[in-house]
Amino acid sequence: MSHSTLAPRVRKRSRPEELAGPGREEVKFEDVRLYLVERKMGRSRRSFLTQLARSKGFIVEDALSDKVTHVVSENSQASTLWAWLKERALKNLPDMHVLDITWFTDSMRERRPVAVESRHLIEVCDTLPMFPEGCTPTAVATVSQYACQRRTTTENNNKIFTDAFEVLAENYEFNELEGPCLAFRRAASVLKSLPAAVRRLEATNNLPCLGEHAKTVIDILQYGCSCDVEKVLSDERYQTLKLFTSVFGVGPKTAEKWYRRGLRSFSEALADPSIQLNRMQQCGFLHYGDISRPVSKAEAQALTNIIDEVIRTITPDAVLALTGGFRRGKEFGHDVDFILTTLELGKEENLLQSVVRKLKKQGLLLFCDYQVSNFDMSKLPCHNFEAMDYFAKCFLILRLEGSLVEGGLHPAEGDCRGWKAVRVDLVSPPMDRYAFALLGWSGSRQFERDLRRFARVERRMLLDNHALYDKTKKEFLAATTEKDIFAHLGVEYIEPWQRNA
Ligand code: DCT
Ligand code: MG
Repeated sequence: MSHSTLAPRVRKRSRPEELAGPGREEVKFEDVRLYLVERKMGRSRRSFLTQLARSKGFIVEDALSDKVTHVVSENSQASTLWAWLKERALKNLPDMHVLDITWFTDSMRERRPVAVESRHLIEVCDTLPMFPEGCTPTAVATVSQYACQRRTTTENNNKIFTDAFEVLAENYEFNELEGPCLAFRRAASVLKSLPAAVRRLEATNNLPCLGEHAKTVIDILQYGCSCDVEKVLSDERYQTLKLFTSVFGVGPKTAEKWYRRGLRSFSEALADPSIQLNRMQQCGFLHYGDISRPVSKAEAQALTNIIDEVIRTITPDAVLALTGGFRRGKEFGHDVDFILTTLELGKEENLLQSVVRKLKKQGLLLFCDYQVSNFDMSKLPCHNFEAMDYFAKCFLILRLEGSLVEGGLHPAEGDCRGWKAVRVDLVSPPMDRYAFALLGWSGSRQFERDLRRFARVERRMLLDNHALYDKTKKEFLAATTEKDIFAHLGVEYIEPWQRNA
């Protein structure tokens, strides 16, 4: 029995035909009538499982009567359950299958009522298997609670869990509950680093950050989805905030404001006379079709070539580095991030503006939000770690010609225009800050968060995109490469492609 066949996966958005309200599903198995025992299972879980079964064509009775053919119970003591059933004065009890949840789980997975086997039956002896048979726990070595001490490639063996955790984290983020949000992100990050898929809850026993999320893990192991996640995905507020924040320039605060005004769709937001879109949001809507789709590695490479050519015409000592997700080896990203500077200290000051001017001249600039540098070494160390750094930067939307992209634009279909709008971020630190900026902008966000937390908690040091400060020695520690920074922190060097925490 393999978990790779588990379905359905976590859905990004609620699909009305699945998990719909009662009475709308097509019945596929006329001869089987289920009754789920609420005792021990709990009301909300029972209702979740009921909807799940109905969405797969099973009949689930709300009341226990002689019509029922299969009684399913979870975690009940056999003797207590049987006593309760006998009290119901059912004529057909001797013909009913009284089953533990594994029969239900197997049936959901197979999308049909599976044959009743003796292992499914609830008899007087009551040791209920928690998980389907045939699954061995993943061997787990000691895993650090810090993402910066784990090696996490782009291969995620536990996407089914991490997608679910991400939905829950995001929902907490929308509700400004930072603690639980971070807890889910940490748990997801731990699972991303594992060399194999988790197949039994026991496999998570020795993992940090996962204990409190066992319920979600159990649900997903058994049903391929989690009751809590389904609830969030079908929540109107979540759906609306998710939609609005998908627009470039619309953050959670603006999304919330629009939601409170009763707006639920783009057309409503665009038609509302009281809403004044800023320039960024206008461009966000204008290019929504393009920039809401992922950017491919080949597109990122084409943009690297364009920007490299531009800076060569400005100064021969320019330095260009691709950072962000593409430096970590990702195939797709939501934008392309670059660091741009000059070998000669101070010469980088006008670099970004020159680059932007040239891009504009070439007709490639669709949007530019330029932020001047307010970097000042005397203001460091900075204690606000989640804040943006002080370097000069710009948030751009560029026009990318399909002919410049090896293999063409992504997605290929619907690409009759021959070009695509792409989000690009450029940041320009002075050369003596290069290693810190590169490390910070390479991400992932979770990797950076934990690197900073590790520095603070374990080393009494403050790390950000500008510098590393040793609080014990009361001095800044110099670094010209990322390896220098890892060495100062006493953390084994982690390659960029292993930082996908
Ligand atoms: N970053 C930062 N400070 C911020 C925001 C981001 O130092 N306030 C860093 C962390 C990751 C890096 O910049 C790039 O950010 P994103 O583009 O958002 O992340 P990504 O990993 O490149 O993801 P994607 O592939 O979706 O672009
Ligand atoms: Mg990026």
